[in-house]
This record gives sequence, C-alpha cells and structure tokens, in this order.
Amino acid sequence: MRFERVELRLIALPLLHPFETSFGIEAEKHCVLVRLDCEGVTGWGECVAMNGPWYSEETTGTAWHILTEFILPHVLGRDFDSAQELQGRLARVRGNKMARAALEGAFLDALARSRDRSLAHFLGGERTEIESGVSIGIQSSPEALVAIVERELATGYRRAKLKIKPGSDIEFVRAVRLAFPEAQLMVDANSAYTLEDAEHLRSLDVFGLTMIEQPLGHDDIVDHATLSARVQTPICLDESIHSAQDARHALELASCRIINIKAGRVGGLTEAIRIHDICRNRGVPVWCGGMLETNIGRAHNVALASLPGFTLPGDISASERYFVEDIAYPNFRVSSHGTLAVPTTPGTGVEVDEQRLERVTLRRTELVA
Ligand code: SMG
Ligand code: MG
Repeated sequence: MRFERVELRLIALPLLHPFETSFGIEAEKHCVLVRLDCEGVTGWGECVAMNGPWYSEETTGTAWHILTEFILPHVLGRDFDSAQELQGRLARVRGNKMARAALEGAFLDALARSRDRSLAHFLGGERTEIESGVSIGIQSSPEALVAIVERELATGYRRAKLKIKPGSDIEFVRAVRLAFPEAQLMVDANSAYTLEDAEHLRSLDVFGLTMIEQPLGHDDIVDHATLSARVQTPICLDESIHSAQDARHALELASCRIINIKAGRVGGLTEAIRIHDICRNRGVPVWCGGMLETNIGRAHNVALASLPGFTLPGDISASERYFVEDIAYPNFRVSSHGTLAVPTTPGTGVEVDEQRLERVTLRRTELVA
C-alpha cells in the first residue's frame, strides 16, 4: 500500500473527571492523531504521548516534531505491505516509541480495512469480548475512594486499579479492601517510591492485591528485582518496558511477574505482540494498559487485548467514563459482566466524526507524497 497522504492533528478534549496520579493531575486530554491515506483506504492512529514529559520523555510536541521532520518524509510515497516492513524503514529513528506507534497504528488500521478484516483478527486476536478493568485516580480521602470503587464495581468492572503515592496509599487500600473483601484490586504507583520504601510496600501484602504496578524508578529493572524478592504481592512493570528486549531482560532478572503492555510505550502493535508472545511462552500474564485514549486508541487497545495471552483485565474501560463527547464512534460499552465487545467490522471498527474532530483541533498539518 502506497503512503499517499498523512494528516496530523493535535486535539484537546476535556476529561469528565480530572485524573490524579503520583506525577500530576490531567484535566484535559491532549493528543496527536494520525490519518493515513493509501490507495483509497484511510487508517487512523493515536499517539499516547501526553502534554508534558511526566509519564515518559515523549510529549505531543516531540511526537509532532519527530513525525513531521523525520518519520513521515521517510515513508511518504513509498509502498509497505506489512508493519515489519514499515518498522524496518524506520529503524534509524531511535526511541520516540509513541510517535512511531501512532503511524504504525494508522497503517495497521488501513491494512486491515483494505483486506476487509477486523484489526483484532488481523493481529491474531481470538476473543470476542475482553475483560475490562478501571483505573481510579488518587482521591482526597479513603471514603471518597471507596464511594467511587463501589460505583465502578456495581457497573460490572472486573477489577479496580487504585492509583497510589506516598501519603495516599496504605489507608486508602485498607478502606477499599475492608469494603470489598472479594474484589480484584491492584495498585499503580507510577514510580513514586524507592527501594528504601520496601518495608512500607510490604505492608500492602495483607490486602491480597493482584499486583503492584511500577512502584520504583520509571527506568529501573534492577531495584524492582530486589523489591520483587522482598514482597509477596506480584510486581508488574509498565514504564520500564520499552521493547521486547526490555521485557526479556526484566523477566530474566525476575524484576516482575506481570507486564502491562501498551503499544504506544513500546513502539507499536507489532512490538507489543512480540512482548505478548515472549510472556505467553514463559507463562507470564500480561494485560493491556491505557493512556486515557479516545475511541481511536481505545479500539486499537481492544484489538490488542483480544490476543490469547491477555489473561488479566486491562485498563480499557467504557468510552463514557472519559469524555463528554469522543471523536470516533461507536462508543465502547461495558457489559453487566464487565467486558467490552471486540468489533468485528473492518479495521478498528470505529469511524471518526469529522465535524466533532474539527471542533477540538488545535493544530493541523498535511503531508502529501
Ligand atoms: O486509560 O483508563 C485509562 C488510564 C489508565 O492508569 C492508567 N494509565 O500508568 O498505567 C498508567 C496510567 C498512565 C496514564 S496517566 C494519565
Ligand atoms: Mg501504569
């Protein structure tokens, strides 16, 4: 398929509820969308980089720069028949995984559409529905957190992830566990602790959590191995894993027992599937993470999570939890048994609402071969 035209848009969508993590509060979602046109087919990709370099080094600004200056000029006017071929052409570009993943996502959507197949099937997905979990931001008090968890579990979600940071951790988790003795619960610290907090983190063991996600340094796999040996709760890595090689290293060092896979963080769906395969061969469970995506990115996540190794509920919740109005439809809805249906129509299965998109666009550019 010949890459004829690419359009980039920077958009801003207000979130229904501000989302607080250990690194800050998000009130508005900013992201770069990629539209790729090739031979009469259009594909869409979403770059998960945020406004600022708080989750990772990349931002909407760096993604825009790398895409327009280095990635797109290198691929426009050329023919690609597989994501591997595209990645090969981009091998010279180091890092910038989120920028790269956004283009690969658009290409895979277009490629699946051109073959009249759903993205999920095209990637090797087998499930017709995926298990859905929720990620709940840091709240002002344990009581406020319990009230939100109650609402989410009543909706049907299979597990609740509680964001934690020093000062908003043990007592919050205790309150939720007391209120919901049987619920599948986990925590995510987004690198808010150090190895000196090992004893403190060990006090989470009594709550029967499914995992502690990324407690230590965002680029660490060594201290996580030490911590992993000192706590009973399984450690899951998110920020530290940028490639299949990182995943292999982390598993060989026993830095984690579970991996959160985000296609954006690892350079695209192809690399995400490599990590899935490595983990599956070793019997290591994986789940699909989220980055407060619009329905474009959410649809890519749902397709990825339909692969057989995704055995734990992901951070892929119903569309209506996030924005007043999305930019692509239909919305993903959660069933009463806590699942989202995997689309069966061609490509991602969502279509962009051009008028809505135009209204939320802050910046636009177009590159033609
Ligand atoms: O998409 O529901 C979602 C958010 C999931 O908690 C979530 N993501 O570290 O896993 C994580 C965070 C990163 C994004 S915070 C803005
Ligand atoms: Mg995380």
